[in-house]
Amino acid sequence: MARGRTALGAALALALGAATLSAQAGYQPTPANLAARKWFQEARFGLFVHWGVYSVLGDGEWVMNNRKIRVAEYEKLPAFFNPTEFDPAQWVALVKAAGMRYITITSKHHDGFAMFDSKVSDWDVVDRTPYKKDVLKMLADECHRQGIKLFFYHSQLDWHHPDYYPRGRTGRDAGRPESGEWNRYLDYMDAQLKELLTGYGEIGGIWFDGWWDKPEADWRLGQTYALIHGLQPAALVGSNHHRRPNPGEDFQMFEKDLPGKNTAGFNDQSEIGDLPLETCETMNNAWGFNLNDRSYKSTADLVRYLVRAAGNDANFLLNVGPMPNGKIQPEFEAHLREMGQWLSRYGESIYGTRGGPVPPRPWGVTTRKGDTVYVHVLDWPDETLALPRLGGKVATARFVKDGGRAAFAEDAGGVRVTIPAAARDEIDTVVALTIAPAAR
Ligand code: FHN
Repeated sequence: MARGRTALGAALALALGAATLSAQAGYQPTPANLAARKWFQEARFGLFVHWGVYSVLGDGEWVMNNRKIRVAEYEKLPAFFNPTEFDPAQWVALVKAAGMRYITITSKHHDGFAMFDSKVSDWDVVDRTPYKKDVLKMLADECHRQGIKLFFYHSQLDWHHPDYYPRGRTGRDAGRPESGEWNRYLDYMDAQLKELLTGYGEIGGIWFDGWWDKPEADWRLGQTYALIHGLQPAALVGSNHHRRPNPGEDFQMFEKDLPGKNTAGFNDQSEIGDLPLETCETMNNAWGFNLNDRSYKSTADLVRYLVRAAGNDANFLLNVGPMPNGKIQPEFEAHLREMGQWLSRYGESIYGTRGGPVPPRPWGVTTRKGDTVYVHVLDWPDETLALPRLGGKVATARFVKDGGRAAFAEDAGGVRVTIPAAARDEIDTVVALTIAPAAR
């Protein structure tokens, strides 16, 4: 929905302009950063992990705000967080079995609780829980061992820190004093980021969230982004601000929607930029562990989302909210393994591809790798599918399912591919077309 240009809107636009300018002006990504972006685009599928002390209550990661729990009471929660069943080797093995190439895990969510051993605060997993272990370090070591990249989701918004002041739209019932020093909070955030970028080996990137809580504030984005790129030039910076990317950001994410869509209401102001893209989605309705959420999406739906994301030239970051005992719930695990099985056959049409020559359509999408165009037929009842010309003459056509030859006809108007009922796949019928280079 287009927004009216009200006086408030104009003031906001002015403030946003200032905020944008304060991002990393003149940022030139290093060759290592550009290589990391390429890797990211080729990876196409990652695991999002929302894990924190809130999992103890089994009511999602917003429970502190939603139930108006004050800091003094919320601080009792870490004593119940004892993930004795946490096995990072199992998590990473599951990620690999699912065909995922990276993990993005919450280093700190909006409750401000650090899931790592922070030295600038004791509001962290080592100092406050009976478990006393740095779960991020354990996971980082295992990721490095098994060749999976690790990104940190870091909430800029903080419902716990007293210096997160003036308050934003949320976290107003936490019972904090009505005072605080904004720049001191930003120093604290930078100090924690420095810890994450110096103590956990090579990091894939930082996935920021929460800017939207105070869009009018000076977040010192330039300083923070420069700090990250200074410490690890290849680390990709992205921010879930639901806008066009700022200078200093290396990828752009979309929440619960494909790029350009706005069914979930987050993207009314987002505009697709020219950076690598990613979209994130939940397996039921919750990000953090929710005991009572049974609205699981089917494996077929999740695979189709991955396919549509790839056809939109975007990665798919699929979320799990592990339980307080450290286990990923069996329903999630089953879906992940099934997705991995699908990818073991159809992965060639996803990994290393870019969005294809035909823009996403209601019937499906196309992806492309070199001279091969993959046609993903998701919802087309007829035997013949008509495509526009694909930038060269089609030389061969095969069904990825079993390598069988696909019949096609081509003329000046385009290509018609025949998809007989027997060749169809319940989830996604993938036809690989090789394109001969256009005659000069
Ligand atoms: O408020 C968060 C939410 O808890 C979750 O982390 C999602 C993930 O994209 N992002 C925020 C809302 O934009």
